[in-house]
Amino acid sequence: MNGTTPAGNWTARFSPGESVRLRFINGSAMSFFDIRIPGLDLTVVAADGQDIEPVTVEEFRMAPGEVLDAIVKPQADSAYTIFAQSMDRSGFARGTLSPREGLTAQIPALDPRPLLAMSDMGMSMAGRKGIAGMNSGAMVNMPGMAASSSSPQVHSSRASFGPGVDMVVAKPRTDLDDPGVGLRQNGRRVLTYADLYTTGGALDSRDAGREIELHLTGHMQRFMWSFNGQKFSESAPLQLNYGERVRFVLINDSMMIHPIHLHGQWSEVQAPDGSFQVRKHTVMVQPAQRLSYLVTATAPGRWAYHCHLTYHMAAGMFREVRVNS
Ligand SMILES: [Cu+2]
Repeated sequence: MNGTTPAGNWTARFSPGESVRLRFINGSAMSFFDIRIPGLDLTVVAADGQDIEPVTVEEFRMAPGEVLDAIVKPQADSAYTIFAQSMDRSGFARGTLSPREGLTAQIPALDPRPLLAMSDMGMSMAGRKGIAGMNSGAMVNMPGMAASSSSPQVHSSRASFGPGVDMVVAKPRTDLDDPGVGLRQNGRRVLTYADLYTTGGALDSRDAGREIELHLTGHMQRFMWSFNGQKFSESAPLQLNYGERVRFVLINDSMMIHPIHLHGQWSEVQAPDGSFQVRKHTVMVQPAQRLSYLVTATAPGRWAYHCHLTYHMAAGMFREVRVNS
């Protein structure tokens, strides 16, 4: 945390009763962090630097590249632990809010390591009851799995994306209110994208003039990552015309979360019903999820468009976006 190890215990001071605004920036290369401050509510007031309608939670997940501002009001004359466990539960970052020098609070135990299963791609409907994320019945098409050849819902065959793609989702889910693997039903109020609503709504009231669909594709064993089965070195730039409004539709055909970052202009995420939800620069797309956002091409030039997981970006989950003036 701020360059300090958990043992070093980065500490910030507060006076009991005051409001403290904390800006969380996930500056890591590959780690999703699940963040909470036991004993304090977190009132989230901004996402990626853009004000949102305040929402109070106990915990939130952040992908690399994401930014969240939260207000806390520590009342007691005691210390609080800022606890940020990595999504794979292999470790944690930690700091302390303290009214005085030298105080520390208890450090929570790591939660159990969540295991990704085919159920996270919708392969098994059993055991998914009550989990909002998969009630829409996402289906996956994967070689060697019985459901693949019998599924009537395939809209895009694996073969069309080539040998660098090991699975595609046949019927993606569109919900935004799933806290994600390892955070579901953990007894805490966990933030989801459905909770984020940017103050004032969209920057541009127009609907999109056209749509660009991109599958987030990969091959887990070969560690190949791409858009539409095409890595950066094989791809042509995506061309936007200055001033136009475009809908980007992202469909995650992999079992990993990909935080997708378009540089230069905002990504205005749509709710499942198509209405405006939240304005961000980096947007997490969960396994088997279909998510869309509107972009107004406001900045002429050449822009990076990529997964914010460094190894995925380096492997080819990257495109150039060109805004032509
Ligand atoms: Cu990725």
